[in-house]
Amino acid sequence: MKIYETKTAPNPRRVRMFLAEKGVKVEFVQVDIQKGENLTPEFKAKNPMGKVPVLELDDGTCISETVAICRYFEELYPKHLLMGRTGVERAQTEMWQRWLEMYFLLPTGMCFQHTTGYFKDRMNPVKEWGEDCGKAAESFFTRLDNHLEDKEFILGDYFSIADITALCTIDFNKVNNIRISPEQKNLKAWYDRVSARPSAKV
Ligand SMILES: N[C@@H](CCC(=O)N[C@@H](CS)C(=O)NCC(=O)O)C(=O)O
Repeated sequence: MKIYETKTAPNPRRVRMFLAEKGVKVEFVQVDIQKGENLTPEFKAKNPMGKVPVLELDDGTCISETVAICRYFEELYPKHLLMGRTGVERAQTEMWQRWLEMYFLLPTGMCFQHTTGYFKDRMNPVKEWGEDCGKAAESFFTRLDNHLEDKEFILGDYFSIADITALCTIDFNKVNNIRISPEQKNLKAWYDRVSARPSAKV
């Protein structure tokens, strides 16, 4: 099996970190998304949405969407569960994943794309919309800081894929010049804790 990905992009990093947590090694194939290698007919045959990451199994089956790829590996390697150990944890992990994707990662990506014009060959950047998205992403830093008071991880004492999504999103916000502010002490402590995990080096 192999994973088509882009080293600098946040969603592929979520998968790399998930795999590193599980101790699973997979072959990676780099796709240059800025050059549009993800928009070719060959790539779209693997993922019609033209996005990375894509997992390709040895029989040619392709799985796109970060969480779907992680789900596959969660089923394959259930020893070290990252998507919840109980029904409640699984539901809460999913709730946080959706919040993080919709209200944090998405505006983060939109801020980057609309303020920099990184993909101006394939979309029409609207600077004001990008700036609004930046404000939404920034407010999620505060939300996380409030939530993390007295908590080791997003789901309390359980490290999950939600921590991976939050860390990758915070790190990617460097491109938007949005960083953890000195008064966000809970978030900073959590960030230092999660960044220190070997899996965060990927
Ligand atoms: N919902 C998808 C999002 C995938 C996505 O947006 N990938 C970005 C990189 S992080 C991409 O391929 N962008 C290329 C483009 O939009 O042309 C997932 O979770 O995997």
